Amino acid sequence: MAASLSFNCGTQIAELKAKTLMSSPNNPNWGESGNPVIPIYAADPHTELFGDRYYIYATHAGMYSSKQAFQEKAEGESHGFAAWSSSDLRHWQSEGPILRFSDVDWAKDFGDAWAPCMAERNGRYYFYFCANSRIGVAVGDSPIGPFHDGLGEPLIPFREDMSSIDPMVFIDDDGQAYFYWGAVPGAWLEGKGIDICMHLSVRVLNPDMISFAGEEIPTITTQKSPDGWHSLDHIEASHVFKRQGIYYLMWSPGDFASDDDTRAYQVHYATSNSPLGPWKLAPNNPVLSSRRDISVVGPGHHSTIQIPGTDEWFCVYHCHKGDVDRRTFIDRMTFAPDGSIEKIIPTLEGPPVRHIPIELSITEKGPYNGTSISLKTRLADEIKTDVQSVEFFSGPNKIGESLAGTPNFEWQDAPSGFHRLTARAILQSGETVTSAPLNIDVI
Ligand code: FUB
Repeated sequence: MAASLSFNCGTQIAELKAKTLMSSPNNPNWGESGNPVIPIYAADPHTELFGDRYYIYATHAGMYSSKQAFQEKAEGESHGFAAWSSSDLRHWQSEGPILRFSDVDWAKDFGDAWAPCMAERNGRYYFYFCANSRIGVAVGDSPIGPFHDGLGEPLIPFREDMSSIDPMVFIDDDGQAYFYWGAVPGAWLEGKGIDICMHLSVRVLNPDMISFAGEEIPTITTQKSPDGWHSLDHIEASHVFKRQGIYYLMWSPGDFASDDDTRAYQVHYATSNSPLGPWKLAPNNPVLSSRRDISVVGPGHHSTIQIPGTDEWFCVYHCHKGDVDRRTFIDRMTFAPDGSIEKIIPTLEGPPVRHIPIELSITEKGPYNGTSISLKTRLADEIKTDVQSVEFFSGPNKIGESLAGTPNFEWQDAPSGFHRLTARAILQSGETVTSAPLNIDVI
């Protein structure tokens, strides 16, 4: 029989407090370097690479030293989000708070600052965040803000038939942006006769990234099982990416707070030839699950990162030691020749050092008129004297080239439409290094 989930928040919090006290986050099994990569409470990590730095945005990340501190500080304090950044994927520094609910009119009195995600377009940064089962979007000019509320109201309002949490934005190669969200409804649905147990939805975003085109498309739903909430149908934390023409939808089934492996968080995935599905469940789920010998329990709510110009991928996820004091881990994600995701193995070593030695930027904000767009690159000292030339691309198409001494490029008469721009430096040895992409619209 399926285990049922408890949504009695008061009891759950009391239990969590007791467990947190019993199990210290300084467990000797978790070392000073490697995993976890952030030394304090950071759940639901969303990772992005912007320029030559990696960023992590997470549930309460950087705001509280531990789950226990968060629970004790919560009352009367403004909730919000901090960011962390890294130049090498392995060593992370706090960027401090980037958004506080006290600065968001409609969220002033809210808690549950959960599971954010970030997207970049036309030099602006769009920060999607949860606040009490609503999703807002804040806009900033840099990956660490300052951010201001983009709409003056939630992008996704509170609703009774699903939990409006866990936003995920995926921008396809043609510039179409998709917004995924949703999870199992909370305790407020108990006894109200609403049968939908899990509900993941998707909507198409306009290029402004703060409004929708078209109606909601529910992509996956499951029904409440006769014996209550079926833990393995409890699906949330969606994450979408594309590799070699295949779309991957990943998510976390189970109970994020459980340390019982029959119902604890895991990561599953499905594939499709469209970002709107239909999705084919992978035969090798779960691809990420607990690893008890190193005290990794309930790994999930992850994101992925690809090192530009390579097929090297990493999974950024949270896990705990049975105490729900969730911490952020980064481990390798590899693919079999048929495109299936191989088992992701949690480690304490964590990720290797991966610098991004070339940064592409455009000073002006878009959308651009296309007459002339100034693309600039910055080369790291380690490759500067070694670079022969720098090539510039829109998607797979080369749009220009420059010599190493002047690694910039003036793009004249850029065609209208969406462009995913990258720069690639060619070294004396023939090796190449590729920048993080920039998403731009030319009108
Ligand atoms: O951290 C708060 C919630 O826990 C997230 O929104 C869920 O996905 C789960 O990880």
